[in-house]
Amino acid sequence: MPDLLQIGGITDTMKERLEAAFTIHQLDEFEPEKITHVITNGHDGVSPELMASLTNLEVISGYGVGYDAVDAEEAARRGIYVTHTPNVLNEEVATTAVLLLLACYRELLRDDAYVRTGEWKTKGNAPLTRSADNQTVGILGLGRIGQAIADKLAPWNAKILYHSRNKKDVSYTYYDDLTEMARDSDVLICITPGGASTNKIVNKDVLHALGPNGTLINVSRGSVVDEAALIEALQSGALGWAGLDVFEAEPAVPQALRDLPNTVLLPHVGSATVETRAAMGALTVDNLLKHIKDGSVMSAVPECAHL
Ligand code: NAP
Ligand code: 8YV
Repeated sequence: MPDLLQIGGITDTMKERLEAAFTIHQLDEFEPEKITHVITNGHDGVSPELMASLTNLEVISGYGVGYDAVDAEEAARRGIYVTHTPNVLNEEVATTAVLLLLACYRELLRDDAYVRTGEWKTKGNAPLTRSADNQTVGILGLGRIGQAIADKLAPWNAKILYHSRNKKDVSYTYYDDLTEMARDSDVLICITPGGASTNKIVNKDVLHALGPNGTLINVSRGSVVDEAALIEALQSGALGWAGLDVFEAEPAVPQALRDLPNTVLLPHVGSATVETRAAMGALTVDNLLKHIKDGSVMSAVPECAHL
């Protein structure tokens, strides 16, 4: 059986299917030259040093759609397939973005605490919140998940703006300048890939343009937002609210962010439901099994699509 290196956790179903076809190795016990296949995830990826040491590597199968933790160009140069799990998680991650948006607008955490602490009884009715209806929502990265977010916001009668490198064939308003889009938005939702081209593109100027009544939602990667500038903007009131699923140095989240009352924080659970992780897990394993069967894969990342 071919030798598979496992990086990060997998479900029991994934393990069962993989054990029937591969000898599975963990990071603390493997011979680099024996490994032909790797299973990893969006967070751990494969370090450049590890990839260089795996001289007979043929496939890196990622349990997630984002692959910024793998050097896909270098893999393609070496003829190694990198695969990921597009589409099967679109709806779940979009739901997470909408969940964060609604929690910020309707002060879900504050009002939940208002009931639990007994303040409702001692102080009377909770302060009013803001309506999430009829808002102008700027989507940074109108790809597979960005479009699912736009679709899910339709019942709230959202006006959709978007920024990406290329204008799409859609009816929403395109902005080639992110700061200008933030200025015209009530909410900015980040859902681009991570990596060098998006590193800290949501900077101080963008956050200040979004403004004191503005809400930032980040379900992309922590690297997309300048976290120090975000903390400063939320503390000073230059930015109103932030709903965050991802952070710069996960799982470490700055104490300053955790102390702020105008944030809703999630531990990178955008796709983390039983149903969606089952679909992602199935595709992650299918990519590996297809490769040992006929040398091809199901869902290569664009850099490796020509292999
Ligand atoms: P996708 O279909 O490839 O969409 C990505 C979008 O970002 C495209 O519209 C792309 O458009 C745009 N984009 C890429 N580089 C950009 C740049 N430098 N500046 C502005 N826009 C840029 O990807 P997807 O499937 O929607 O997934 C998007 C990302 O979501 C993943 O890569 C991952 O990082 C994140 N994600 C997070 C979670 C979570 O648990 N929180 C779960 C799944 C995915 P152009 O190329 O035309 O610019
Ligand atoms: C996963 C993600 O949590 O798909 C992605 O890009 O960020 C998430 O769905 C991540 O891949 C870890 O498995």
